[in-house]
Amino acid sequence: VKRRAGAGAASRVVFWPFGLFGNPGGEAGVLDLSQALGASLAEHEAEPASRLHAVAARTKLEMCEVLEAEDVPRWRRDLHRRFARCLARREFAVFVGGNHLVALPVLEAYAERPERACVVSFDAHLDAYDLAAGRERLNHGNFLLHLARPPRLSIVNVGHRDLVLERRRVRDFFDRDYPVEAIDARPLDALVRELARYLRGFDLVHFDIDLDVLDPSAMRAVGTPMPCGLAPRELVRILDGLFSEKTAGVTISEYDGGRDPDGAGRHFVVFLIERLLLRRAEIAARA
Ligand SMILES: [Mn+2]
Repeated sequence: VKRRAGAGAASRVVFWPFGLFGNPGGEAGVLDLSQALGASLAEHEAEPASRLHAVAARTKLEMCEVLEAEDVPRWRRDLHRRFARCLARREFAVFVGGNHLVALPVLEAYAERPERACVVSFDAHLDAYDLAAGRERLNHGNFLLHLARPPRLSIVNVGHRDLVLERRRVRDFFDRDYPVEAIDARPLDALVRELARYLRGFDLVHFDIDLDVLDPSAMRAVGTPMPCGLAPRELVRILDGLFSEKTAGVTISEYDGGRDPDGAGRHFVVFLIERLLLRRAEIAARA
């Protein structure tokens, strides 16, 4: 199955302000991000000379309702349905969640597609923690244990510094993983080429960005910061190198506005989303 974006295909950014079961600050963080992105896109839409002028006009922003813990089965179905609809319409989907749980229903939507899909997961952590303290209950650090993953759905981690998941268990959840030491071991372009080669075997590609993949010096505003992360420019270079007409969607999670006193983290996330929307529009226009 070949996926081609139609010329000027529209994009949708869905905000899911949920921070329970990990990163309670994520709820307010998503509201901050939605306001900041909405204001920025409105400025670009009002400015015909902006590269983002047409993109802003063709991007829909959507806010999910704030949910309580008991609504979890409902949000899982709701997000799944929203994302599956974007995939079916070939609408470029950016889902912004309070915590990394936003990725679970999105991965479930890929799991039921007939295409071969690869999720490139940028995350400091390998979210398949089977810890004695948190085994039963779904949370933002163990959701991969709750995913029924068919063989045609691949997950690759980039940028982890994980100290928890035992090495012998990593391949149960990830087809490949590139911890920061593997990224540092050679020029970044070589890694991007290797990943791009791997992605040729898939019809759909998804970028799952847990913002804690970044170094805390660049992104303090996350629920579970980890030292020695990627620089923002490294993340942007990898995304640029892997972005193609197969890129179907993006998830972004764990922004905590309460830990972002000067707004630098929010500024980066808005920049990142706008850059992804622009890249998608440019690729769609060439197709
Ligand atoms: Mn993480």
